[in-house]
Amino acid sequence: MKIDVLTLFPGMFSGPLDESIVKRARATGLLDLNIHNLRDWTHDRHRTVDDRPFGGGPGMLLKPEPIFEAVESLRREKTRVILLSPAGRKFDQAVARELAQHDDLLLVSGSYEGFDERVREALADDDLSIGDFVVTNGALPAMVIIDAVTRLLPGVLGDDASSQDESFSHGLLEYPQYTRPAEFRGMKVPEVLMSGNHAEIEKWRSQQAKARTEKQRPDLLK
Ligand code: 4GS
Repeated sequence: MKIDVLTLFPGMFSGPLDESIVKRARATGLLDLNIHNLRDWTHDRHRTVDDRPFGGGPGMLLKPEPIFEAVESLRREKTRVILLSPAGRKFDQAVARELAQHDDLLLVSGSYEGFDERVREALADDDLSIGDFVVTNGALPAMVIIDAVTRLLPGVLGDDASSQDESFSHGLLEYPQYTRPAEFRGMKVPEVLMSGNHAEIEKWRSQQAKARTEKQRPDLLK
């Protein structure tokens, strides 16, 4: 998969994507990731990317010209162009699976108060939000999406099963897990897990997953 990112803060992307599983996916060529500075598509001396909103109001907007030029120069025939903003549809594991099916993504990070609406109308195939909160710019949301999508690409995780048997794969939260020691600071591992009775263990895990989901995320059960 090829992922291009358009951002005002390319420096933010060094670090998180140079470690661990994403690092290996890049090294083995399963992920071809390229970070681009939106200011490279400005033409004025100050490399201006923002302007005031018509009609007034606080803050600045990303002006359309640099984004149009950048997207038009970076996108190819099959590229999916995705804006990141709190106004987008909510990113979740199902959306991650959907994005992992594409060969070519272009993530456009939001900054300031957001995009000129014509960017959304004319350029975007999709508009995604990583959640109902506000971060200072779209770099972290872009990295969250890159990370979640990369680990779903075939061949990226050593054990393909490990991306299946996890929270959200069954629509429930994960059941509680324990490792050694069997007793730690007076806290004991539930007997059933050490019983060797696999049917009973399955039953316990399923009950626990359901109870935890009811308590923490009742919305998932609706
Ligand atoms: C998100 C979010 C976000 C909104 C960017 C205010 C700077 C900021 N982007 N999911 N301007 N949540 N963007 O908070 O994607």
